[in-house]
Amino acid sequence: MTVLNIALSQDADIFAVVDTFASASITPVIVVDGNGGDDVITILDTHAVMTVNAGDGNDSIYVFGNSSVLNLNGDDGDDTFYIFASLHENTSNVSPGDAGPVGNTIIPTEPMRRSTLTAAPATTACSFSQPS
Ligand SMILES: [Ca+2]
Ligand SMILES: [Ca+2]
Repeated sequence: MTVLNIALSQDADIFAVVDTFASASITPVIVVDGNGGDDVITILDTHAVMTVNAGDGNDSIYVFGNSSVLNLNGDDGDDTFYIFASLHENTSNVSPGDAGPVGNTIIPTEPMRRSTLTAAPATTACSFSQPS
């Protein structure tokens, strides 16, 4: 059961999660919906299972840390995922969703090995880039 649902606007939003309340629930209790627009969503830490639905638009999601399972859904658009940290095995689940003309980009760093990438739909172009 979702405890906290944050719905951003249909325009381009800049939103940061510094930390969450703590929850032992194994299903998402926090849902962030980016909705339309080219959103920039940054996550610094979590202590509850959280799902980010970036929604339509070319969204950028930055993960600097998470202490609970984090589900990242890019949804439609050319989304870019910057996974700089994932504290535990399989705690960052990336599902890029359908892409536009550019394609989705996932920029993994060393901890990305601890993350799970959901198989992209056949229509999705998905490239992996190392940060320079
Ligand atoms: Ca938005
Ligand atoms: Ca998107």
